[in-house]
Amino acid sequence: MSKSLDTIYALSTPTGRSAIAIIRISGKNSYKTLKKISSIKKIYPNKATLSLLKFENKPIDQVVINYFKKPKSFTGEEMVEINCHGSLAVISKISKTLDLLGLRLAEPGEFTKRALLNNKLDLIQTESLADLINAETDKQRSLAISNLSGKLSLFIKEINTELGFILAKVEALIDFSEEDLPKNTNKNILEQKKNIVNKINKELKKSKISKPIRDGFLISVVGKPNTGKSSFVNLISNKEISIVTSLPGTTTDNISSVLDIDGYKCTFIDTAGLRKHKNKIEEMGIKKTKELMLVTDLSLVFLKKNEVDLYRNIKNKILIRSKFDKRKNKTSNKKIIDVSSVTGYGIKRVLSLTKQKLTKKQKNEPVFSRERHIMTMKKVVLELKSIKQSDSLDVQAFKYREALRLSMDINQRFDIEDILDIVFKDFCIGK
Ligand SMILES: Nc1nc2c(ncn2[C@@H]2O[C@H](COP(=O)(O)OP(=O)(O)OP(=O)(O)O)[C@@H](O)[C@H]2O)c(=O)[nH]1
Ligand SMILES: [Mg+2]
Repeated sequence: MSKSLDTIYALSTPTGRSAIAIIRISGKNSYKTLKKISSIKKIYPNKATLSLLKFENKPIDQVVINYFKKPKSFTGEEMVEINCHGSLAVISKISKTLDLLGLRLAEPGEFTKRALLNNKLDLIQTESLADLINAETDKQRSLAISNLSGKLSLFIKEINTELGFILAKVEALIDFSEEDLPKNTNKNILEQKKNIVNKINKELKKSKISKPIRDGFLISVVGKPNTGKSSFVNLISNKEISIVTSLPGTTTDNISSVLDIDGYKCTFIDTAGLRKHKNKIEEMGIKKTKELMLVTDLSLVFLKKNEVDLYRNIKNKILIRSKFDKRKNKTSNKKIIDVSSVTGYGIKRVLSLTKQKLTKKQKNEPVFSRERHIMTMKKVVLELKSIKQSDSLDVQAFKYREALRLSMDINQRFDIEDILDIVFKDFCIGK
């Protein structure tokens, strides 16, 4: 029997003791199974009902059940949700009973996969759902929910419709002579194509911002040894993540700490101090620091004194001088922020400047956030850009068709097993 015909169940809430747990059931035997174990004879859809669950005349738990009739359910199949008491014993007893009644434990993401296959969600919404479940910060949540509500799907639909129109016009030009068609049809086509390219490019530009929202920003904490990098990272993390000593060269490996700054996920990476290395381990650490600075979105540069020039090649940076509690005067250079990891002086300013530097261009809500969307749309743009007025109409039609095929790929519901595997690895069981 095909796996997708099985009736499946899973605990949809985290394992462990809790007041309430939810067990979800989906598939054609959902309702039948519920009837076998519920004390209620007539169960109405979309109505929360208090019921005693029992098996072989022995009570299991008092629960609230929700029955969703096909196709009006999350998966599009017959579905049941059991809100039971959240003890390990209750969950385990209900699970065993469902096993005995022929149900199968769902695989990770299987409920959502069924929703996708039953056209309840499109592929983009499925990805957004994974992002929503995994969202750690408010910005990530907001980006995911806007795409779950169909913002990106709508954008792609518009592009596909416009490409479809152009393709139809090119094919009309092939079939009819230009005199039979409205004036300037060919010229108009190229103009419309240009508009589409601009529209996509505008969104691709914005995606430079949205991708970090989804994946978070990377911030390297660099500078000479003993300048207070690790003490700073420990202070903002509120725990001892890095070892701090008065010996220069204490940190030899990159150590990261994740912070939520006003809804933005920021990963700070404490690094080995930059200096002429004293041993092999330190040499490797310094090499790692230099490599890291190439990929981070921002560097917090800790200064010993005024060695600003050393770091002039770093593009996005904040200059910091720590140990302010031990100094009498403020640093004269206005660009350098004085901080102290002992008193906390200046720390708030560094964090708010960090957010400002990372998010300064962020005015419009972005649409693309995943590498898959960005790569696909880049390919569409390349294909469209390769179309020249001098190309024969047949060649033009071929290229428009190819661009349309690529763009449709983003939200394809069929032939997508490869993509599904990638998407569903982000899911947990019970979703
Ligand atoms: N008074 C004072 N001492 C500090 C402050 N920050 C760091 N220190 C001290 O300075 C020394 C070095 O601090 P770390 O945080 O380990 O410096 P680091 O830049 O990580 O050093 P390396 O890992 O060796 O590159 C330690 O003895 C800390 O206690 C500060 O704000 N005020
Ligand atoms: Mg250190």
